[in-house]
Amino acid sequence: MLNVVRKTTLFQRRKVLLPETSETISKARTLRPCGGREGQGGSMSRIFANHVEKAKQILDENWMGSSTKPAPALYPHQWNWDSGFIAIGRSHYDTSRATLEIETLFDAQWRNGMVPQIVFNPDTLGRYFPEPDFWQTEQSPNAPPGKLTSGITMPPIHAVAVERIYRNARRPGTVLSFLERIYPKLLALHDYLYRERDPNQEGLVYIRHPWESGIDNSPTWDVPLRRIKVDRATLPPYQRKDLGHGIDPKMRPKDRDYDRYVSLVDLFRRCGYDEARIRESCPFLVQDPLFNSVLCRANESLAEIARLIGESPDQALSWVEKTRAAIRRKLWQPENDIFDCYDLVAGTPIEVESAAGFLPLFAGAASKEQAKHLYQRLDSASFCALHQGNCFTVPNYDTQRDGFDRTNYWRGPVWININWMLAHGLRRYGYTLKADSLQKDLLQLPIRFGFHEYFDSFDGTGYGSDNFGWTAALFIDLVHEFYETEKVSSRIAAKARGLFASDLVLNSGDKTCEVPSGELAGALMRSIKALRDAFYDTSRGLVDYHRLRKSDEYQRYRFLTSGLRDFDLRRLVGRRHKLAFWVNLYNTIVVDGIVSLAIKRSIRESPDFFGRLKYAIGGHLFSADDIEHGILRGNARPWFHVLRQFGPRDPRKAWILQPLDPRIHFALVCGSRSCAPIEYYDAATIYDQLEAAARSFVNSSEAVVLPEKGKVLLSEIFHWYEADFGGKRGVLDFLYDYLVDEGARQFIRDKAETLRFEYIYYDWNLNR
Ligand code: 9WN
Repeated sequence: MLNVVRKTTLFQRRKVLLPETSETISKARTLRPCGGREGQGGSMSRIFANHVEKAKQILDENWMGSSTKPAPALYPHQWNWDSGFIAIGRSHYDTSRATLEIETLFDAQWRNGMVPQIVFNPDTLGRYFPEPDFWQTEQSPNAPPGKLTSGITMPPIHAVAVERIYRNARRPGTVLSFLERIYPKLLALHDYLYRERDPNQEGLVYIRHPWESGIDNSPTWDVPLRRIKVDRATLPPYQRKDLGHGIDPKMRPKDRDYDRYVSLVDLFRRCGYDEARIRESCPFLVQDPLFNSVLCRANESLAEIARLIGESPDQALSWVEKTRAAIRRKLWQPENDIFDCYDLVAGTPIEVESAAGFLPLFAGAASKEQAKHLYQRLDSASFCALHQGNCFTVPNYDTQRDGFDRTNYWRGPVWININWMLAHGLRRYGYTLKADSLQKDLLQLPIRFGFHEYFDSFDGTGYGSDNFGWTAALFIDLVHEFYETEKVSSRIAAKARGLFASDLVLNSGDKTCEVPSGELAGALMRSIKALRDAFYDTSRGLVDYHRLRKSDEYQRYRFLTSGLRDFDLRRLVGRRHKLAFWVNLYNTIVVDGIVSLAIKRSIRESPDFFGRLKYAIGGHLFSADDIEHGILRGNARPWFHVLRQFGPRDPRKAWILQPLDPRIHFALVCGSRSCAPIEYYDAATIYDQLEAAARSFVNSSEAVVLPEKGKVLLSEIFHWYEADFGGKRGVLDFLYDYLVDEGARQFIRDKAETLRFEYIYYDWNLNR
């Protein structure tokens, strides 16, 4: 991939890109465009619908008859928590496979209640290590007869999945018998964990192998693993099988990690899988915030399932309380603003922070105060802050630490399942903006880079296995959730419609500006520049609306706009001055409108925002649309209309600017995150500024060239205004002229005839 996101100031911005529609995804298959013109719902729903279909296809291809393997070749058996996440995805469209997935896993439940990390598929043995011959679980009286399993467990997400299956079923009543069958098994699993893995009855269970955490080679485990002195002479011989699938070994755990993984397994089998014996001699016993948060959250679901089938939720609820209190008390690290693991062997916390340390949010286990601190740590350069650019939320390890490795497995890349849980956790505590941004990253990663196992935290490249099960499944779930959120915002919009139904002339009123007409344009431009200097973050394209609203600079600007009512537009002389005047005025009417309408999250809260907001100028009304399509686009047809902006006899046609300069599209700011970054344009330098704006946009993540896929992903701006660039061919020429990456340019030159464009979702969230 040639042109993704670069670490230079010129290309600083990464935008979050999402579709616009208020339809649910099931309806989205009918591809109904959304009504509002602030988004082209039709084509965007199609992108979602296509990818949901692709995700389902992946799950079908990984289906083994009664459960789903996590990945086509790398993981050819059933995995414990993978099945939970996969069932969550399937619950939206295939209740029967979702239930079968969970039932198959629990059919291999051990007699003591443990649900194994892997249930081996007898038909695909020989392709993974370690397999039953190495685990030798038959030594344990607890191992399930007739089933081939490993001898450890994983984070128990299953009750959450089961509750989802019920909630998402078309006819939940029909799922009740499944709930009745699975409930005692879930209860037995949780009971096993509290009984066998919490020897001191603290409410915190331990894991005894990094594979039990699900985040195998997280830097957190380096500390306890160092304790294991591997003696090659006594280590049972073994051969790794995970490196033979075309995956770069540098993206997988090292041999020295495997030696330790293997020596732990060897210890377990030597102990006959007897928990008391293992506990006595195991060098790796860790109370992990990830595992315990998942368990705690699963207890909430278990209580819910109990209620649904008429059982008492008390046991599950008391576990919730106990584990929450223990996480809060024992795992919180106030100096680091995060939850840490506790090493039971050393009797100390492990102060190595990964994304797992935020997961108590998922379980509601963090106190409000802890959540505030967690949020500060999470929303920082360490884990990719909101609007930071050049990163995807949330990398699994602190990007500022030495051991951070953007390509290696659990030592840096972004994982969909962890972030899925984090997004839920953030929402639970009211950090909606951050939750939205996580959700958007999680949606765009598979769409842009494929359904990979994990993703580069800076440029999004997909690593590990392709066609990965939980990436596909949770994508389906996230799409559904996204459409649910959209339904809520459209309800807000509908409310707003009632409040603001008519035109809003922002510079009407009694105030009259005393600046002489000849000086007004200059004064207005200076005041716009003052707004820019004080309240715009031009590198990230953000506006501090909150401070701006109350400022003297904004009052001054408002005051000057009153002078526009009598302003004689003939006073604008020269193309540069006219361009600067209209571009700056457009950008500032948008800001003024957002402030005046008290827009909170998106200009879409106010229907027909760009058409209704107007300034009276020289006896005429000019909306933002009039300025953009009428004046600056040379009275072109807006993409959402059949007619040109100004009709044949419209007197405002006297002010249209021709010829149209397509670079204005990278200077006009629509108050949203996917539009160009806001700037002040100076008449003296405007051509250079437009040039820089175009270059920056084309080399940002709004234009991604993917030679290996034979396609180019482009901002919707190139779609809506294709004609302004001279059609598809013109867009290609434009890209060729502005791209700086030689490989990308060459690809465009060589493949111009066959190249396909795909359009990136437009994010209408406010640029605040
Ligand atoms: C060992 C299946 C599993 C995931 C884990 C992930 C990876 C296995 C491995 O794959 O672990 O369990 O061989 O590396 O770390 O979370 O469940 O997808």
